Amino acid sequence: MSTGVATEQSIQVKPPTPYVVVLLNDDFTPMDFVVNILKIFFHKSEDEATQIMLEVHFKGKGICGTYTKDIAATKVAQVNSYSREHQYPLLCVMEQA
Ligand code: TYC
Repeated sequence: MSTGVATEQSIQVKPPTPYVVVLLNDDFTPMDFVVNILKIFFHKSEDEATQIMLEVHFKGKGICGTYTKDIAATKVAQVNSYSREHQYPLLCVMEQA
């Protein structure tokens, strides 16, 4: 039976686990294609995109951004399918941050 008295509730809200979306280097994908990927899918400026692309080119991998699991998975799928459509082997993966 209701008492008519509002009961205080404590709701625990945890921040979502962050995931990084990472681009991997390869010897075949053109540099300007990678820069365009970073501009189109990660909203980077020309300068930021060029810096990230060069980081990947010289160090083997580079971070495109940090997202929730679902958004990171969507970005990975979009980038990999766009690269395959253009017949490039560019690989995009996600890692728990
Ligand atoms: N290494 C490539 C080249 O010399 C460029 C490149 C950069 C490829 C970043 C993939 O994720 C990448 N054309």
